[in-house]
Amino acid sequence: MTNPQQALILVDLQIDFCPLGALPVPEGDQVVPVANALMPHFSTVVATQDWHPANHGSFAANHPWRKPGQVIDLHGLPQVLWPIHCVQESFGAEFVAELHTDAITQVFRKGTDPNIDSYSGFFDNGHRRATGLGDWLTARGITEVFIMGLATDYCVKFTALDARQLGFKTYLILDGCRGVNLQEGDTDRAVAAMRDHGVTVITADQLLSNSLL
Ligand code: VGL
Ligand code: ZN
Repeated sequence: MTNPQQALILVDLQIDFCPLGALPVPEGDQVVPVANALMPHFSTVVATQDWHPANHGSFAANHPWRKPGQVIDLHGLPQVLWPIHCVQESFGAEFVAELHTDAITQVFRKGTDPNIDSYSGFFDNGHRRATGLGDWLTARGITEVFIMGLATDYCVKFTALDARQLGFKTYLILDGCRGVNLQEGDTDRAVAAMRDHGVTVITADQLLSNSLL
């Protein structure tokens, strides 16, 4: 049985975030089997897709003399610069081939505005514009969200923090996530920050074996 008030949110399970991709997350591909195992246990499965235009301001290549990993001011917000990744319609922006995409109820794309990045699946990094995910979940009667995907220290973290802020009971599926770790310890600090903000950290096995569902 599935609980109609619960949704699974799969964050950015895209080719560019896997080990052979443009912005590789170490072991990023290893979370795909976790997603596939969990999807049948949810009546609502949302997937986010990082979906940048080629002129996106988060790409180091769009700023003369800048390199990935550097931080700039992008229209008033600090912005980590990244390699070119998840360009709209490109191969690297596609979902990982092994992901069972038939089980996805709805896809939300983010990062489409060249002037601002969007780590969260709910809002851009300045909380200026919503993607529609929050209203969509609420309209379906969803009150609890289970979040996993890539990367723990960026898009997963900000998706989970926004989910909490919007009032959803929020679970992080720890073994369904991997981090970038630009700085050693970033992933651990991200998990701690989520916990501090009321996110419940669980494992996929806990989810499947006990009474959460
Ligand atoms: C992400 C960096 C840039 C992510 C997306 O999915 O975590 N990280 N764009
Ligand atoms: Zn991105």
